[in-house]
Amino acid sequence: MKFVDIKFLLSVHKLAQLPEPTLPEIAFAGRSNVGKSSLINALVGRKGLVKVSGRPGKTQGLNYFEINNQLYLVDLPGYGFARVSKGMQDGWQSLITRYLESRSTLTCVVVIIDLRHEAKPQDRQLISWLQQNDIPYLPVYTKADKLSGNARFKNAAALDAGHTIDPRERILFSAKNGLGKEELERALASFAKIG
Ligand SMILES: Nc1nc2c(ncn2[C@@H]2O[C@H](COP(=O)(O)OP(=O)(O)OP(=O)(O)O)[C@@H](O)[C@H]2O)c(=O)[nH]1
Ligand SMILES: [Mg+2]
Repeated sequence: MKFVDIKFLLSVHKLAQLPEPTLPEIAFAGRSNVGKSSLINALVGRKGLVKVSGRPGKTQGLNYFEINNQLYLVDLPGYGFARVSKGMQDGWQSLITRYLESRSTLTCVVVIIDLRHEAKPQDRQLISWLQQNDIPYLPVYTKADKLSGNARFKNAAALDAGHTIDPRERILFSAKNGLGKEELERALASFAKIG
């Protein structure tokens, strides 16, 4: 499935604002500045759709996008950003946790990890938590364009080992050159059970 017909729906700051759970949805999680919003833009082929920034903490609230009247994509605020106040971090954390635990139509959480970095405890925590809660997830290693072939391979293997991820179940991605885009489209359509 091509993610072509896309529109911004709303930004959710409390659970009561969530849209009716009528469509399957996929959420995008990861550390601040890892490239969640860029990945969504690349996926839908619309550079400016989701706001992207070199400064971490750009995305606030749960941003809903509707695709082909078939699916919701949900861009989540990043975690692990020290400059956002503790109270605000806790607030987001609690909103995101309650959302992930309770959303009946959530079919997959895409866990986005920077391919250049070593396995980080916060990503490990998120993955363990998703496993414990039986929430399906898909690891995506992004910013692959920033590494050469050999380093790409080595870093991906180190992340697989650090997070106990089966290499057949994760995707190498680049928002910059489109690497992994078709694989991601196929995987997401399959999670959401749409053609
Ligand atoms: N080279 C390269 N840069 C990328 C890629 N993905 C994201 N970036 C850059 O990384 C920075 C952060 O990207 P965002 O998409 O805003 O990251 P985010 O995870 O949404 O950040 P928050 O909303 O702050 O949590 C921007 O400067 C992007 O241009 C990629 O695949 N390759
Ligand atoms: Mg963002």
